[in-house]
Amino acid sequence: MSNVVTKPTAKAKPKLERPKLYKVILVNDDFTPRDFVVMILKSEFRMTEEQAYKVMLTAHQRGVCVVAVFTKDIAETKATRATDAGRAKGYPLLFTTEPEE
Ligand code: NFA
Repeated sequence: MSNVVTKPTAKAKPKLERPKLYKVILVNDDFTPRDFVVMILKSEFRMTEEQAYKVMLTAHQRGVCVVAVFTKDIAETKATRATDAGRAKGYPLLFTTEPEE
């Protein structure tokens, strides 16, 4: 049996890279009303009143709070939309993004 066909044992296994994730961060300021921050968190990030209030309060007390984690495009789009919603009302409300470790 010199002509036995053997199966290759090692298969090329293409790696599916998972996309790097980005944090959306809420930054505290002294001017944006608490209720407005809560409203934006609910509308742009689909949070409940309770979740939104906790995130707002954490940013208020500590300076910043991570709102959520998304792929780069979505994180940047949401941060921009939420920041623009504040600017439209004359508030300095700021959402930034940063890559996860
Ligand atoms: N610090 C703001 C206030 O006291 C509330 C706020 C919280 C603003 C979180 C921005 C981010 N009205």
